[in-house]
Amino acid sequence: DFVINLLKHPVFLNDTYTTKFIDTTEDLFDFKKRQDRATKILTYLADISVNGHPETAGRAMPPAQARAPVPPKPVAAPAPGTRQMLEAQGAQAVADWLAAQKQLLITDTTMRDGHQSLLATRMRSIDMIRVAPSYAANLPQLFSVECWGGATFDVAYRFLQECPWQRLRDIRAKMPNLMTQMLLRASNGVGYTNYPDNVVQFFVAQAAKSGVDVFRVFDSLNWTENMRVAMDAVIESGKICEGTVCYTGNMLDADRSKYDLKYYVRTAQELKAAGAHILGLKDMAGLLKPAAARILIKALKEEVGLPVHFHTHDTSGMGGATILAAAEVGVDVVDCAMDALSGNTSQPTMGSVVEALAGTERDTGLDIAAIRSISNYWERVRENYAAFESGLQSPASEVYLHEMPGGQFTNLKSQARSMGLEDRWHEVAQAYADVNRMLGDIVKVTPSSKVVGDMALMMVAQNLTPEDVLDPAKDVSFPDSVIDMMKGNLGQPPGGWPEGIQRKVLKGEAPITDRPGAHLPPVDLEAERAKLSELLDAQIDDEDLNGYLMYPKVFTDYMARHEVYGPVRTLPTRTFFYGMEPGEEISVEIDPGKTLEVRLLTLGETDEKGEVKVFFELNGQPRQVRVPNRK
Ligand code: BTN
Ligand code: 3PY
Ligand code: ZN
Repeated sequence: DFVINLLKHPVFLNDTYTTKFIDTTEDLFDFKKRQDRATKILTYLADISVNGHPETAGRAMPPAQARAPVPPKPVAAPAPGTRQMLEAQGAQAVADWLAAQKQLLITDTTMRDGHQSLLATRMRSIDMIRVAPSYAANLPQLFSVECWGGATFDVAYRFLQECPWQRLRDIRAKMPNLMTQMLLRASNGVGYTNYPDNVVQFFVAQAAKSGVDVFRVFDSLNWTENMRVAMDAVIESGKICEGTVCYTGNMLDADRSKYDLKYYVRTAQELKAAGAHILGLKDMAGLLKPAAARILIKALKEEVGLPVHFHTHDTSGMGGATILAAAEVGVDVVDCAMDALSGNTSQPTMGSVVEALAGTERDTGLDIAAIRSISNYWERVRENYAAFESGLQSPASEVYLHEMPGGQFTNLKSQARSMGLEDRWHEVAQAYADVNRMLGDIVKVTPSSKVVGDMALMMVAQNLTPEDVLDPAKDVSFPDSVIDMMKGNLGQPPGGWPEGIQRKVLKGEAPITDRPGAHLPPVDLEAERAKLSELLDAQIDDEDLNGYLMYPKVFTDYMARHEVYGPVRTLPTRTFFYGMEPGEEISVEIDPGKTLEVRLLTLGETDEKGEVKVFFELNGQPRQVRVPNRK
């Protein structure tokens, strides 16, 4: 290593060194730091080829004959789209245009909720960026492309070894005519807890700068009071604020009157008063039935007066019917996923909605052939993520029992699997419904849904009934997330928390009833930046600082791995998850125009130190890398 560093050193190469060079040039001894990106990538490839990827171990493999996904050719230069309207005329003009025009507009969710709901959020940036030009050229009439936020932010750092900000910038650049859209959990940012107000403001400003055009802002208890900081920050950025009410329960069930038509209209009016440009109606579990949709959306349009953007999930198999019912009563925009990543816990099928409305007065104007060819691309992409499929084989009416959000379903199922409870999944579903009832019937969406899920898993694992949990005489150790929610740290549900369970969980401690953000002092951003810069011995820009503020440990772990493995986001997905076979060759574009041709020659024997030497050819030159054998 020393010799390589020496031979590559610019001072050495320039022939300007003296005998003191080795003594005065400390970075010659800094082996890790001085490894170039190609060596880092080879280290990753060697490691995965020897040890496998921990995330895919023991899971289904992609089909042996899977072929590389090829994005459809752009048919023309991207025609001006909603993005140009936003840039030229501003957020209110887009909302006004939306309300005035007749077509049913469509948001494509494939790059966010689609894979969050079907593939545990594991889709990598490269698979999105490659097809973005086809969206821009072939589907310029889309309202927006949801491609950021929700669970994708932390999964990118945590499991995919990618920077979510870079994903956003890259997609934005390749799709210059379409609005990008993100899901923002209001004061919970893209995390699971309430952040200080200035952290939320800093995050929104950065997301707008890095490329988000439409912010769907929701609160996990529909508490509008707790949405203002995020909504104000979006409005301030000049981007579109989609103030969102979450749908839960069953609006037509007279026995469950907490969430009735009046409740939704009142909440929507609060969002309008808070400055929403568009009203989001977020049916995160897919519970809104066609008959209720007709009544609800008609009332929202008439009584609130904002354009309505409807989001649902097809978990019951009824999502498409609800979209058509919404279209009948004048919904302005609906969310769909590209066919190959639609259905079940994902969004309803875009091609089918487009076909159903073709030739009607709500014709979407989208080119069905373009949808099919982009969907064919996603079909190939999906094969590489076989390890993350949920195993769900069909739609199921059980969703009306448990009310789990589609975006949580696959995640909770894998949590259950890791606790050895997979065989008891239907008990988990029942417990989830029981917990909801014990908590007074709440909106269940990140992060409140995670709290309900934690509690349901705990009850099944410990064989506890709702009576056990509520019994004041029985000692129950509640999950931390439940304690936190009962303290008021996620905010207030309509009517407050049920007293019995709250008292039992808090053991006499007093909860807060006002905004959690009011109790959190502002973070000193520059002090945090300086601390992080010192820790990582690197310059910290605003994107990195935002990553750190949302997820301190996830971010620093990501940075530490980045130091060793380099820009692994540029690897093909199959290679990223499974490594290479001897004789296999791949191309990796680590910078625009800078491509590495990598061939794996052979894997050596494991030596006495437990290390394996892996032999490559890099751009025709032999290279060796040593990695630990962890098997
Ligand atoms: C502008 O007016 O500033 C740019 C043109 C916007 C065209 C919009 S994009 C979505 C909708 N579908 C179309 O075919 N045209 C409009
Ligand atoms: C998220 O917050 O990630 C969601 O998808 C909620 O539906
Ligand atoms: Zn969703």
